[in-house]
Amino acid sequence: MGLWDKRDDMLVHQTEPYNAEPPPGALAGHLTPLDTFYSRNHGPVPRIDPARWRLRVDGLVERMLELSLDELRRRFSEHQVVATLQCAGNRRADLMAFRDIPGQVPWGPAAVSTARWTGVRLAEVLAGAGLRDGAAHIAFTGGDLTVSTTPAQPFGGSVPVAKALSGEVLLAWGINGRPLPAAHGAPLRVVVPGWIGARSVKWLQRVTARAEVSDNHFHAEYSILPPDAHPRGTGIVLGPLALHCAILRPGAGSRLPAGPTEVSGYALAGDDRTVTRVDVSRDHGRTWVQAELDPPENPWTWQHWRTTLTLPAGEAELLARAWDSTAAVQPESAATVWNPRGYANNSWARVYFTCHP
Ligand SMILES: Nc1nc2c(c(=O)[nH]1)N[C@H]1C(S)=C(S)[C@@H](COP(=O)(O)O)O[C@H]1N2
Ligand SMILES: [Mo]
Repeated sequence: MGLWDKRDDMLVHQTEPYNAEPPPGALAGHLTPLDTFYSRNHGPVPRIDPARWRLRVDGLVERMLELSLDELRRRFSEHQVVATLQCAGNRRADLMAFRDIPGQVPWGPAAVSTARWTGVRLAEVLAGAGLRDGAAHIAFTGGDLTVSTTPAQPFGGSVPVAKALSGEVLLAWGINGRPLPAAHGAPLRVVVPGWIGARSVKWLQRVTARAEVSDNHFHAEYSILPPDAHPRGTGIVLGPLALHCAILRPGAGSRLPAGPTEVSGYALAGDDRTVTRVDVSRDHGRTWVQAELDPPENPWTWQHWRTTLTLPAGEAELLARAWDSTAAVQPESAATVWNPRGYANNSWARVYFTCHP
């Protein structure tokens, strides 16, 4: 068994650190098999001896905790949550097609996957430690050393106490009924459903209650700047995911027969919202067909959608747009959401392919 154990047709953007997404068509299922789950790393996978590993809970708490995996399992009750994890850089390639974003991974629409996570509620662990007055943010520190920072530092980030205390936020050791593999953060990772993937810190070592947001480099790195700002500036720090959707089939650049064609994809609203409607257009947005949409499992899990269109022979462009439970709709173009670090592209989905007679 290799370290990554991914399917052969993964699109590997980098090998060190390993950054890879599956072919979009492989994301059609509700839960994503482990060999298909995207993988986003800022450094090498750390070697952790599970027998010696301890989770430290510190900062603005009444009692500092140091817990082995066994102690975590014994002291707190086990919970399962189905949740989609999505990288803030998902669909960056479409932003780069509009204007280049040097030095960033050109993710397609598949830096997103869904699993059933098993672990304990962060809220219960924090209750065990007792939050002190003034604790406003919960910071997470991983056990890896990232390659893009000098000196190298562990990956980390924080969420506000209100999110940390909500029941869906887990410290997870299991994924899809199996032990969490090293590549995805074993022995323990955070899962922050509905928020950008970067807050779901892998190889968790430390949970710290703070008055301020995390001072880890990667907390502020994941932020949005206006298009004309310097790429290294301070932006609006990302938290909840933005409403978006993607077309999984037909695949971009594919060739298929003209005639009735099933068009399908996923949509994700983020935070506590759900997707309420998805429309598809084959005439550049002049007219739209409403797709059939799966009901939400919970607000943090993607919803798949599908419709059948009769397509003529020739070059085809398909568009899709999603609406959420607040009646918000996705913005039209990558040009209007372009930002210097290339995060949160939530413009309409767009694929080009060819239909032959
Ligand atoms: N310790 C650590 N945690 C991390 C990262 C990392 O590089 N190191 N990457 C983050 C980012 S940006 C994303 S999108 C998700 C990816 O999780 P996955 O590799 O399990 O898909 O993990 C997050 N947690
Ligand atoms: Mo990410």
